[in-house]
Amino acid sequence: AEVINQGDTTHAPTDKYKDTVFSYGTAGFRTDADALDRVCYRVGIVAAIRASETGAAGVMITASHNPLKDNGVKIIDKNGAMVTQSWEDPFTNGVNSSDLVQYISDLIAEKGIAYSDKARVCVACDTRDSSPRLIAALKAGIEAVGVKVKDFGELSTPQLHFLVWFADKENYSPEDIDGMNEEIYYDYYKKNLQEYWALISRDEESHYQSQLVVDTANGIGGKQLKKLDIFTNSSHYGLDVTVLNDGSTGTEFLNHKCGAECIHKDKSFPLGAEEIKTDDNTKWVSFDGDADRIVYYYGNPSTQDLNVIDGDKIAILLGDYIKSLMNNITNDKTSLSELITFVVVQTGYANSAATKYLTDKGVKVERVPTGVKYLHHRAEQYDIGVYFEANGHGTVISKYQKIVKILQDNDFSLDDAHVNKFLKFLLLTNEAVGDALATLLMVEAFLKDSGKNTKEVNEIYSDLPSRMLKLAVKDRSQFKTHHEDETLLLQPEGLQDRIVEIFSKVEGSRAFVRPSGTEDVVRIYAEAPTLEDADKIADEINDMLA
Ligand code: 16G
Ligand code: ZN
Repeated sequence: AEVINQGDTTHAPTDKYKDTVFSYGTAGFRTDADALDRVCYRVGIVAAIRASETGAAGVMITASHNPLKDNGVKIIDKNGAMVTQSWEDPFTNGVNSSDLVQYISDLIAEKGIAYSDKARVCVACDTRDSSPRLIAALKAGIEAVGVKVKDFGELSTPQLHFLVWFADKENYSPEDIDGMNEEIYYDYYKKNLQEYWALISRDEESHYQSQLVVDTANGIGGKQLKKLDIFTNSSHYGLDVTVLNDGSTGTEFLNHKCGAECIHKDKSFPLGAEEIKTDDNTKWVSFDGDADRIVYYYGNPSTQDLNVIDGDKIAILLGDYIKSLMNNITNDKTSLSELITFVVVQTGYANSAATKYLTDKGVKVERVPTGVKYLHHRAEQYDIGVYFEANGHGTVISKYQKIVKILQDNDFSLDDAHVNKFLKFLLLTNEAVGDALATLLMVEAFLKDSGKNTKEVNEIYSDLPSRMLKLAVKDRSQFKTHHEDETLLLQPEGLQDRIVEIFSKVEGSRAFVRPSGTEDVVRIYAEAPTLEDADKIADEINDMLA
């Protein structure tokens, strides 16, 4: 415990936030950037301990789609995924403890961890003005206990997850990690996309649309997409890419009337859309501020006629595509689909039409609570897992080495064209976490190969109309849901019955209430055969709770 640099007052709590208790939300700590110096310093200390236990960890400074004045901290484990749930408490306690030195010495004693100069904590931040200051606080915390920092500078959240994942996969030594840079990410996806693109059939009849507008919410995504340099500088993919809201005018407009959250919630085109010369054949995409979220859409910016291809539908398109690639792999003994477990993971917010589409096709669907960590962990239980939230967080993960072994054990040649194509597609995903850039590559590969346009893929099913409301409450912790997918309210007692009573009046509808994991509100979700009914149900539940 003595190693903590108690002389350093730079990052001591300011009076204003001295008594604030910070809670670990769905994806880490997030609040006013001004309040986060102490949080970052202390997260640094605990991350250094976690890294000493496992060899490496990551910490990302970002507040995703939230306003510029906010910031936040996301913590990454050695395997590149979000920190394991059993370590959320140590981070929360470390951040809030009134006797940090005692808490830390108890923690390392309890876990039997010794600080290791071989451990590395990889850090990065988004483009917010407050990020460099918070990175400094974070680093001071990590270094205070003698653990080394690998600072990647500005990255998207999924890029940092990827780099930590990559170092783990390649068994990198601490010195290897010291020598890493973000080029590894670009090289990986450039190579994999190039190889995949070469396998795609070029159909004369293709409806593939070449114009793609990418709205990057004035966040980190624009810069990074340009560095990936695949679509922006090369005509050989047949794509004509315009990056909109790329952040080059500064961070002032970060997530302001643009980005995935705004498109998904408000169903309106991003700021600046009308100034771009487009037509009905234009594909549109929006990332969020830290580029871990993506939605596709099409329509007309001047009339605001907008059709969203949301996370539910992206999951289905990618899931269907992977299944079709797998179905091509058969020999006289068996077919690959029989040998591999496959799942699509959704949350309670997945539109019922999406779930029905999948179950009608015999695809296994699982539902989990809201938050990437829950989806990811469920998907990990299968050989191939496709997981997306309706709002566009998600990815495809696979047990690549296991699948290769299954192929070999069942006499499939890895040189077979179908096998090769299937395996190469799996290399376009980000295995660590949802990644707008990687998902863009997957969806474009699918669209190019299938020769379909956005309208055609959107029309595979129609969403049931839905409405989401939020209601401010004094204490959201009084609302407790069944953990399975949070669609059943257990407390306060009696409310669930009244919710059922309300939506049962409309056949084919459903509704649920859950406490937000990120704001002091409860969210009301209603789905019905008509928007009018969905609105009515949501309003009635709102009135009942208010
Ligand atoms: C966080 C989650 C997101 C989830 C949202 C729900 C991650 C990376 N982010 O932003 O997946 O949809 O919280 O917020 O897990 P809520 O609990 O306020 O509804
Ligand atoms: Zn985000």
